[in-house]
Amino acid sequence: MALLNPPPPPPFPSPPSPASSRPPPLPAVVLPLSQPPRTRHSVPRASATVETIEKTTDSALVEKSVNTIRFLAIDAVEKANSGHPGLPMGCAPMGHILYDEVMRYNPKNPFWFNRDRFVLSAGHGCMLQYALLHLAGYDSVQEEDLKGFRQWGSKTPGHPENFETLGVEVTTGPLGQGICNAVGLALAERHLAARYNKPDSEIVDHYTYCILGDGCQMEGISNEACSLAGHWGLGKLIAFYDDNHISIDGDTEIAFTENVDTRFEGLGWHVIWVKNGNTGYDEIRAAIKEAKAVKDKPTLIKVTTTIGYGSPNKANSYSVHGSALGAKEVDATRKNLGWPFEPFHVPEDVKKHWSRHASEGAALEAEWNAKFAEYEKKYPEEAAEFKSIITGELPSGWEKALPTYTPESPADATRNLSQQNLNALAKVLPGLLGGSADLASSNMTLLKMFGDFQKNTP
Ligand SMILES: Cc1ncc(C[n+]2csc(CCOP(=O)(O)OP(=O)(O)O)c2C)c(N)n1
Ligand SMILES: [Mg+2]
Repeated sequence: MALLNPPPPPPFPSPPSPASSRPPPLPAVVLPLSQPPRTRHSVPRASATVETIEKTTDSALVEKSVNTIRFLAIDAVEKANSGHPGLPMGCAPMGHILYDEVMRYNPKNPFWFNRDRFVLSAGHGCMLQYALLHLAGYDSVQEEDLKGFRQWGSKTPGHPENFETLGVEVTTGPLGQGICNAVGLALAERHLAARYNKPDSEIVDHYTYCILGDGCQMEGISNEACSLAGHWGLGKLIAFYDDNHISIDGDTEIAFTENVDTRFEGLGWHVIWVKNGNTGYDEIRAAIKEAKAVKDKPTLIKVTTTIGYGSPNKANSYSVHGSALGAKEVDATRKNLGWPFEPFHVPEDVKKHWSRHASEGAALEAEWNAKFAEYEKKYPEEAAEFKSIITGELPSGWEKALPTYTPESPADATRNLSQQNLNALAKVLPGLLGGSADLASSNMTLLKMFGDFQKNTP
């Protein structure tokens, strides 16, 4: 059961037996900021080796931007006196790199089709996403929206809602389902790319990124979807596993000691381990570069982080998972991270640095629009079909394709009638896809004119 204000931590269970794949848990103390966290798995992993790439931004500014994200989350949760500061504090580095250095998007048009998608599967950590959307220049998350976090009618609900906050792709909160939606988004990209890209014009070309936590990994549904993603070889799906070893009730040693890396390898994913997700910016950058180079498999980047990083007395403990730090600890964290600013302050140089995303995003969209205009001239039929799929507008007269029945029509099972209708519609609705839980021959959902979505027939 979720404990929003958990009691003090119980003593940890005795160290795991030699059969366990993991060493004993870290003590709940703050780690010196200059040092990487101690790592848990001692198994050497070839795929964990990451190369160093050049930095794209001055490292002091990156650190400042990352701390801005941390404090926007701390301050918003503090003001609301409810929420989850721990995840944003630990995931701020990967969040910064994703939204500032890696992802292609236009903050002024969250609906631009060819944007990269981001799903925060660990939806409780939504202040991470709101801080990033705010810095990136999305109009949906202004300073007053951050100040209204978790308030009735605000644009910043306690878990992300795609119908409330433009820029949020997927509503999340129920653990595990965000990563499943991310698999769906990557599947859609792969299908549309295979169907509409031409050798001389790639109009569909974007990545799907996801951050999931221990809780998402515990949920069985995430394994099912990730199994499909591996089967399909969704190379443009890159998931970050926030490996902080803490969930609501304490250390994951209590209930979750499986080796996630080898499980994902078994599912057909490429797996990379970033051992220092707190300050290892280059490790994170290199992991993303490596993930992008693997085209035929989805990638799981396990990023070992410290929940509540920077809080001297609460980091690395479940007390920072889902409660405000409290005024005393906020002050201590400000001192510890060297943050002299008042609540909700975004330093000018950080603001200026992020402000380029509006013009860069507009340029990316304009470039794509020009590409699409060319495509439309060369391939008018495909372009019309593609547009109908991405806008959801049905082709005129589609309903004429439906079979008609009268009271005199012979009796038939509803699933057979459904099949007749689905197959008639499939001829006129280019976006109609189906799926069935290994049950199509019984529930009659097969679209007979198409084959199956497979790795080599996407
Ligand atoms: C399906 C589901 N079960 C339970 C919960 C309640 N819950 C919310 S957060 C959480 C713990 C998540 O742990 P983790 O993903 O490790 O997040 P962290 O503590 O690292 O922020 C749980 C159990 C939920 N949101 N969804
Ligand atoms: Mg966790």
